[in-house]
Amino acid sequence: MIRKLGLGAFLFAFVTVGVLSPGTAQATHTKFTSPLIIPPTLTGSSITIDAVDADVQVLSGTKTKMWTLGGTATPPTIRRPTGQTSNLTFNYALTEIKGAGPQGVGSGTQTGIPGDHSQLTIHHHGSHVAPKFDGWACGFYFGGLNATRGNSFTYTYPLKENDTANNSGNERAASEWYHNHRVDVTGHTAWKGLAGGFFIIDSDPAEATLPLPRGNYDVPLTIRDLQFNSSNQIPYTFNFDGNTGNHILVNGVPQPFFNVEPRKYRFRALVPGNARKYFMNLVRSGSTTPINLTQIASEAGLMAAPVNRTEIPLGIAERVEFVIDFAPHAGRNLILRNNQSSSGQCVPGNCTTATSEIMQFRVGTVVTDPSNNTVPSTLRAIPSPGQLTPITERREVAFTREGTHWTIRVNVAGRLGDDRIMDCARTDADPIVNTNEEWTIRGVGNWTHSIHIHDVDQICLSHNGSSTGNGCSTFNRMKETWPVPPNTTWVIRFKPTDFTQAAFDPDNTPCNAAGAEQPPNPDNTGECQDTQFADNSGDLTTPTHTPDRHGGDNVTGNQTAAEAAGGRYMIHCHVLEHEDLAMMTQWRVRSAPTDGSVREVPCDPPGSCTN
Ligand SMILES: [Cu+2]
Repeated sequence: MIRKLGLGAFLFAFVTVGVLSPGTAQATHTKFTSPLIIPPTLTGSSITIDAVDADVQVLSGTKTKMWTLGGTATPPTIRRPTGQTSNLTFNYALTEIKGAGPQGVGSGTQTGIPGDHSQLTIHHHGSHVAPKFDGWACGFYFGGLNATRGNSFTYTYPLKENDTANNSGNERAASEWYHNHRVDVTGHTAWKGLAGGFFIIDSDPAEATLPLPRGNYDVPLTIRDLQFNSSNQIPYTFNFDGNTGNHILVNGVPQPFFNVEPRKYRFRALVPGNARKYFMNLVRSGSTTPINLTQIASEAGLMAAPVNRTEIPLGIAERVEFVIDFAPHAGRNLILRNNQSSSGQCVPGNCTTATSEIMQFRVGTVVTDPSNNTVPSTLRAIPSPGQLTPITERREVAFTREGTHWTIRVNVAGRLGDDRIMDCARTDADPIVNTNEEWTIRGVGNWTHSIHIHDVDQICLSHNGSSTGNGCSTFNRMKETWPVPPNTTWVIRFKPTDFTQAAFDPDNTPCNAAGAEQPPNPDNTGECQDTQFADNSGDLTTPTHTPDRHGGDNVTGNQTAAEAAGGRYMIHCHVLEHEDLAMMTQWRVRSAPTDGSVREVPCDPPGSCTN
């Protein structure tokens, strides 16, 4: 069943301003009076985190009821060495989420895709992960009203990935993160707290020799906004344009202060949601003169070289790492601001003076450890787009809006697609494993999006027609979440690879349609199980597609393991309310055809798709 929208819907062309609950009494706090909290750091190869309701002290007075990963407003930071298998188990102990109505999500939907919306699926954002463990939006759920899939789920991350500038076999050190990705309710559940933990790939030899700040001088900053009512609670009412709030939190603390030494610090910044985009800049208290933020990393880890910036935009799900040198400011206070007005943008609204300042740095006068206090002029090699050739397929993915839905249109090989909304039973692109793809990401209309492609990092070829300067700038060369303000076009290249195959198919044995392993090495240890697809009835127990062990489909006969390596990943806007209604679709890594068959092109003519 294909759900699509007509092409003729009127396109609204204005910047919308969303304000939650006008007239509601607001809780308040005094800025720069609470110290920054550093979330707990977990480092083991097998980590367990409980998904629990928690009463969290955010504002003074009454605690705030949140749905948490680990019991705190910002989930734990996980640091794992690259290339070393990491198991992350989530135990489900949430209760309020199961309720119907505005507080719970048990029966709530946005796209109309039914099912138990209080189930969870946790996406490891930024890592190269097998589909089964990627936090697939349409399945592999756990917990929920009836817990039919069990009350816990263990995700296995190999932390392995190659690219043309990194042949170590190990994923680049990078600041990644994790969040619930259940279709329809990502916005609601992230708002309540099921989003935001840093997952830092670490101990990368390519980075270990660099004298960058580390230890206590390497600090995660999870920046978000929330709207509190007069009881210090955060009820969620879906806002089509994106939910924003009037309190800026850093690591769960409203506009905190942070005591720093007069030396360099490395900060890792993330915006987990829901909809506000930030324009970070740094000033001394009482001054408007910008101080350099030295950006060193994007979502893919270290950039080729550091770049000094007086303003760093940061959209939903993007990550930037920057170094601040506090040495010239000993004994002073600095403020990290959200430069919302000078940029002429308040995205997507609800901007007040309370959202124009993020946090304060109180610079001391004593340095306790002067080591690793340098930003090298060369950081790490990044693949060039010219290395990603030949191109097997070019596609255009256009993001727009039709009436009351945010939509995606995929055009391929000269054929125009339709504007479509999320459908768990459909894929809109089918790259062949280990071949190069070139995708044009196009924002149509006067809205700001933040576009995330799962699976592997992507390389910038051009930005609004330019490949240099303000086109593919140093800080935009290698990413997986792309800022798409009005009328933006990116051309990017990437190569879906199957490194996950070896990690999850150690005996290299194909599956059959019944979900059992076939010769030569059947051990039936479960690699072929638990792979059914959901269609639009949600988390089905009966497969509607021939399964394979990796969430791929169309596996037939005695396909080799490489042929079966395919699987489904998401592409979507990470403005969470855009994603939920319903700017998301699936693409599939497809096996290389070995029988000379013509590769299928999705949905041509439109409406013909059966999968
Ligand atoms: Cu969007």
